[in-house]
Amino acid sequence: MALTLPIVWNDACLLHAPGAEIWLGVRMPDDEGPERAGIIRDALVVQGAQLTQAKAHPDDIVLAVHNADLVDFLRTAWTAWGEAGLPTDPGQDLVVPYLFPTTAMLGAVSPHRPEAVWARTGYYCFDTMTPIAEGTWAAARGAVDAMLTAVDLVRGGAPLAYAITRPPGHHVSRGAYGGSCYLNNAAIAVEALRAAGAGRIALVDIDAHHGNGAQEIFWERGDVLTTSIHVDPAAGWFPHVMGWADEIGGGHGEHANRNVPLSPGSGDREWLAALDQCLADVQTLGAEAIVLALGVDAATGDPNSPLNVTPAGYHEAGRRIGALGLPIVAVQEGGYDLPTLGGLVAATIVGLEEGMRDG
Ligand code: SP5
Ligand code: ZN
Repeated sequence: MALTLPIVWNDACLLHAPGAEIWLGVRMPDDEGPERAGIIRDALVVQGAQLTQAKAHPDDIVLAVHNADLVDFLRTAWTAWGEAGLPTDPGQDLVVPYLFPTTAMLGAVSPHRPEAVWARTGYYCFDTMTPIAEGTWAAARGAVDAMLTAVDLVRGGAPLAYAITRPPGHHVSRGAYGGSCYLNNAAIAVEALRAAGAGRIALVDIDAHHGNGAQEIFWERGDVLTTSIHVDPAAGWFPHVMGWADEIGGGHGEHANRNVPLSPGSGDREWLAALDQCLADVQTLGAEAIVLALGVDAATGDPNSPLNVTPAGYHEAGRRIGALGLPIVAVQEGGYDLPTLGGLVAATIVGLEEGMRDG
């Protein structure tokens, strides 16, 4: 059966191409390159999917999720970096941080916003693996436009829409970016659906890494359930310092955040059982729509996680999520094994459509 859902595409998403990232001080090839988007698109088109071009959207929902100064930094950092002469002296053409204002450094003091752009970067970016290059802002903002176009399609009656968002977004908090992410596409989708009148929204994050961004953004929100299944950060995996099961939300948001960390080596059985825990919460909450943060880096062979989910596992996950019968906006997160990337995303999307159809 040919896929019937709209797939939202934006050429702007190809413009982020830093070509390198810094790990442990070593410059190495990046693993979140523009070729990922085309691979995913082609795999879905082969399944009969129709592409919808992204439409430009205003900044209001972006600014409901992220601090204005973070957004300003992302928009202007590349130019400021060049104006400061840093590509020539010391010879760094990518915007990368070097100083991180950690909680232990600061004690009771709130950090001042650094004046120098080379110090300001670490005020906003929490790792060295998320460089800003010339087209980064256009691509990140273009991914938001793709996602907001998918939201429009679902608001207009489509049961399911998927945006090929790249760069990904789920590690970005209200005020800080990292983890190969610049703007939190999935969190902005949640806020857009709320702004359009949906009562309660569930975010289901199946990327292999903890969705720390949405957890922070919606921590005290009782109207937004945030769930994440991911490789156990306590076993030494990114983002290392968050994603434990005892992080349940606070204030009005207490019990509206679910983390299910999984041991390295976990396969379909454990991963689908973790998903079931999250989907039970979705039903308990009475969510009116789902935002799916669709990372496929939990797959066997992915260089960025030790989980062992198969294409059949992704297909089954799609079926279970689709079978809830709720409208779904899906956005792309991680997934770095290029030979299998397209098939994994297609398996999930096919599963979503089957689940919706068969219940
Ligand atoms: C969206 C997403 O999946 N972000 C996760 C990024 C996790 N990156 C962790 C990198 C850890 C070091 N990898 C070294 C290999 C360098 N290519
Ligand atoms: Zn990931």
